[in-house]
Amino acid sequence: MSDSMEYADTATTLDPPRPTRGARSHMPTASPGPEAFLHPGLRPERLSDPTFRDPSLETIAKKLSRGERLDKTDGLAMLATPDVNGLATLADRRKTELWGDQVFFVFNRQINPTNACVLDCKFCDYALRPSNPDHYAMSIDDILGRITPELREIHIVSGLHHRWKFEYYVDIIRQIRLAFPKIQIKAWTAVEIDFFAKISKKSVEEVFEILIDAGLNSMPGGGAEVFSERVRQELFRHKIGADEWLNVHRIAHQMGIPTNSTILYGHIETMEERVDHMLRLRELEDEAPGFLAFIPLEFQLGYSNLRARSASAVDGLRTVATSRLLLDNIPHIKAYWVMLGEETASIALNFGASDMDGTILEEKIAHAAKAESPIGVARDRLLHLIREAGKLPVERDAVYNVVRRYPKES
Ligand code: V47
Repeated sequence: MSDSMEYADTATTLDPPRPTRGARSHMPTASPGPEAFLHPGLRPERLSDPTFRDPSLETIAKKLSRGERLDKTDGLAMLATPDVNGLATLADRRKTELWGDQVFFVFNRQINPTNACVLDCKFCDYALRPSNPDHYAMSIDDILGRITPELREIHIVSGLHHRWKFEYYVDIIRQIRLAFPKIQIKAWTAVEIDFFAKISKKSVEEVFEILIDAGLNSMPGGGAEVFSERVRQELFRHKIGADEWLNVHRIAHQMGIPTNSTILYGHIETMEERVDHMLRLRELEDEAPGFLAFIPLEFQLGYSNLRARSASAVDGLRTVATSRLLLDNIPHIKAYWVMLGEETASIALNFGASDMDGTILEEKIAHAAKAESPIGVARDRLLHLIREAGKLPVERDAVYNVVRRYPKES
């Protein structure tokens, strides 16, 4: 009997219940029963491990238990699997091997010194052209006024201002360091570092030396978008491409600066491009280790008209889990609550994520693109989201030194 005939013959067992006299159970009883309605991609009867319903996940589980590296085919299978629970189990297993039930967060604040930008990326609603009179540019006092001494990390990312000199960007770091010597500064993406090298006519190494001397501790992972030349041509053709982005991070790692990495997903990229992106990051980490975390950034639709709908929560969860399993050499995967939404981010803690970023306090990039999450959250809210997921909250600093372990219950 073909699959379609099985469905046709048994469809009546799932008709909505009609009123009957007296008590009646609505549990499915008629033959052939619910096993006739399994997803066609799932064949649990052919699998030896009842954890999985998708044969490709069982193959992946076997590879992992033999210590084998996953490849592109595995990545594509994970991003497409209908067995979302099986994938979560694998990713959570790997995360638990590394970190137990700990989930990390930092008491931090984002600062975006200017939204004026000489680039014109089609996905970005935050940046404004320099000719747009609505752009803003913060003074050093504006920036210092946003910082309080209890913060552990300042995360700075900016537009590429048409008039600011490299010295101003350096001064931002230096003045924060002088005023708040204990706060760690995670600043400037590879896109900005490349821009500084160009406007100052210095090498990337010289730029880093000057920034380290001013007080830089680490680098965020933004600006990577998707390492696909096709997507770059479509969406951000004036921005640096994969080779340049990876090279800035390579140099940072070689100079001892820890960095993060990101992917912007859920716009025009293909699943293959997502997997290729992750594999290029893994390759760089093998060659020049230094990544602390990978952050899947869910594209916020904003005013861009690139897509009718955002990526689904399940797509986001599969992307988190896939990155945990493919990026076997990057210690942390972040569930970035700003873009996933707080609830999905909390669920992602059972899909391989080991970090929730932090309090953030003032997020502008996703919110310029109509993100529905709050613009910042209190420490207590993060504790709640982590505990709700059955995990143990650990407050960290910018480079993952433990600040405080919190009890399971408040
Ligand atoms: O590079 C721009 C992205 C990034 C949109 O390293 C958008 O710890 C979604 O990189 N929808 C900046 N994303 C943010 C970033 C980041 C965030 C949190 C933690 C870390 C870290 C880094 O935001 C940009 C770009 O890829 N972006 N527009 C948008 N509409």
